Amino acid sequence: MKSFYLTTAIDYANSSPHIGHAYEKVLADVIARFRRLMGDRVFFLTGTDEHGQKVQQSARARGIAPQQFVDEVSAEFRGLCTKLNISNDDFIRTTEERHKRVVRELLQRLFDKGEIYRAEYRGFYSTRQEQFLQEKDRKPDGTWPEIFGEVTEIVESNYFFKLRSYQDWLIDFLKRHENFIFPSYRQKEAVEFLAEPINDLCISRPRERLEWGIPLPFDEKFVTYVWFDALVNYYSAVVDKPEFWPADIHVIGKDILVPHAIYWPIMLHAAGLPPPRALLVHGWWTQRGAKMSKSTGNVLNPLDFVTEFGVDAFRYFVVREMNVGQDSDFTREQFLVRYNSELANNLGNLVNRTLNMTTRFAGGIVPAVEIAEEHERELRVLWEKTREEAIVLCEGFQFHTALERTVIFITAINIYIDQRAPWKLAKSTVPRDAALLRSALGTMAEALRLGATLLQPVMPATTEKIRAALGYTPTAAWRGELAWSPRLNGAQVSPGLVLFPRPEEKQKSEVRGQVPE
Ligand code: ME8
Repeated sequence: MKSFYLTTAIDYANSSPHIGHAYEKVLADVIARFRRLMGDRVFFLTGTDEHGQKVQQSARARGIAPQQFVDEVSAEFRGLCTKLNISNDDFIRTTEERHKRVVRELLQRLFDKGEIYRAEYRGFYSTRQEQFLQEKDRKPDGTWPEIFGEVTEIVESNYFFKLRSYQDWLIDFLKRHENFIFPSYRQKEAVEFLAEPINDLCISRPRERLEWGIPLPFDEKFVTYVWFDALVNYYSAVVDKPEFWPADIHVIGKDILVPHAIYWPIMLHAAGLPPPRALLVHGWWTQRGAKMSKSTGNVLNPLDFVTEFGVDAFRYFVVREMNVGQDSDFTREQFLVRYNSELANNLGNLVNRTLNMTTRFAGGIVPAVEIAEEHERELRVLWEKTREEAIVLCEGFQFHTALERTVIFITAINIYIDQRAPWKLAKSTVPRDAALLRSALGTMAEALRLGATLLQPVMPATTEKIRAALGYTPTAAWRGELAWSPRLNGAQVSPGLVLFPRPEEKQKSEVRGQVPE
């Protein structure tokens, strides 16, 4: 069995989760579930990034100790994972002892190897924001924006990691591993970044300026720079599980490409550890084109959508809507369009038609298929094509297209039902029509079971509900479950199942099912 280790970025424990965080977890979860279904032994890690200036400031603003502050925020992120049905195997917090120990060991190892040195750091410092500024922070006229308050040039003694001496190694590594970063245009970006000489990385902060961090093992007057601490989480979580190193994929957003594509492989290589196999870099959720973030105030709470529409509808929407790598706009209007057209009216409707008709015309027992004509053959051919394409698409992280293909198949089942019109066949007294009716009912039930199986990585709870309503318990591995077969013959179905009630009609639809045939 192949081991497969994947991670998300660990979220800053300085504010509540938003759609961006929720998306990243769902995306990684879809990969984790897909790999498990494909037979891999998966280890899936997520967690929270709890040290650093921002956290210290946020805790101060609330007038509580940083540890209490991160305990609260981290619990919120953990709660988000539960509500989103994320199948993570571990949740790491950078304030945990198991992590701090590994960070200190790694730092000591690098220090002993001569990869870390002490030097003067000269820069412009904003006391109000408690941070060093960069040239790019200046206004076009050379002055500093108001938010920084008084800016002074200071010189500070710090520790530096010899990033630059590994620049050529990394350039060569990226050449040899063309598919290290997905999508490939992000790999290009990393290569371009390396076209100019890179600076060594300042990896310490004096404790008098920043208390909230991991003390350097070789100089306790300093704490570790938060990125040098945070990146190591991927390694510290599996330090006693060598079969899961190196990581197969780190799932991250595009704003943190440089730490993951530049610092992280070099840190590992310098410490004598193999770098990760791949980075999957997703885009941003925007609202009317602007990045959703706490500072811009346009943050949508993912849990509002989960409460209103259900976890699977939320998971479906974000995976269906975003082409992995590119940005996407998140609007309630677009959510409703997909919810109504693809979930309620298409899949939800199919489920109800299948259950209702099997109940009305076959006493709730799925009949065997006796006749397979053009309509049945076409549906089956489409299924074989859909299954093969969807798997290849999922392997290449093209989940949105895999879902699109699945929706086309679901639509085709609804069209098949219209063509066969079981309600007409049920009225006929011709014996062949009775056989056709049984065949149509058997075909639609099996097609629905297959479509639902293909949706499993994205909507695991929905797949289970559909299976249960079809009176079916899976018996084979996933690939086997995706084979068209007579396994539903004789199954006892439920009379109805409301999966995606229309928001405006929730009350009514709960009583009478979603859409009449
Ligand atoms: O960057 N759309 O934490 P974070 C999509 N602690 N993704 C978004 C997003 C948006 N609008 N906003 C944020 C950090 N993200 C560090 C990571 S890893 C060793 C340390 C993504 O809470 C972002 O790109 O700011 C990142 O991958 C993740 O959410 C956590 O962001």
